[in-house]
Amino acid sequence: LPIGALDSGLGGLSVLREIRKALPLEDLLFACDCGKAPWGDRPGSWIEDRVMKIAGFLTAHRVKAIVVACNTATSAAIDRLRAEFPFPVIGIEPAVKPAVRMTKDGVVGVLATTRTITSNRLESLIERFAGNDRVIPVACPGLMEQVEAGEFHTPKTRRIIEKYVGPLIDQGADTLVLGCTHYPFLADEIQAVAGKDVVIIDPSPAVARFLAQRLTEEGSIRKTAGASAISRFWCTGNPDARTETLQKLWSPEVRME
Ligand code: DGN
Repeated sequence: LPIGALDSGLGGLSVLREIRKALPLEDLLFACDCGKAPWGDRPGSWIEDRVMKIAGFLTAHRVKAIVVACNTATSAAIDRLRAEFPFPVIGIEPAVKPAVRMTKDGVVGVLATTRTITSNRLESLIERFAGNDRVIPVACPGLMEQVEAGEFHTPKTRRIIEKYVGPLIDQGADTLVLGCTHYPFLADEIQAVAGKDVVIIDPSPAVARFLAQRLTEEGSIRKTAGASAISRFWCTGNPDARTETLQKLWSPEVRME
């Protein structure tokens, strides 16, 4: 059976590409909610309902695991998903723990959506792992939209990044956590604004490794290649409008359904 992954928009592809690298034989299904994105400033109960609908769509295609490739959705809905489905449900959270391990100057910035920044989950991660270090959360409305629009290196994108990252650097941050799955596609712009010595942490390779470990434990990892591993992509809203960005982020051969 395939692995299903979901996000509000195309950002989850940053997680999916790590899954593709770690598990090259697996079939991958990706479903996102471009018609209703962004989710980051919506109420938690609204996000939970959308996530359950999209997860239901993926399970109707029969999947052996679901990856919630969205920090916002993980904080809003992971408990309900795990209660509802019998297979592994893997989420993604801001990598506060590894960042605190990496920082030399004791100042860490977390970039994420408003929903993730104000979530109890982030608060408890900071409480558990920050110790004597300073962890500064910054909500970045407007940033995921630049990825959705395929604007990775435009002046507008640079200005938005400067607005959020500049003050963190001024406060002495030497480590930045990408707490939204859209942001890895902006990592080089973020690095350019932050400066080359700042460490940028993307948790998606760790998510892919954890998924591989869970599938191994379940005995459901695919060991032999079929004809060739497939990847399929669905979105709400107008799929044709999303195909161009999908092709930039994944491969020119795929299209949005
Ligand atoms: N990519 C999502 C995340 O990781 O939080 C959220 C994007 C959004 O809907 N704002």
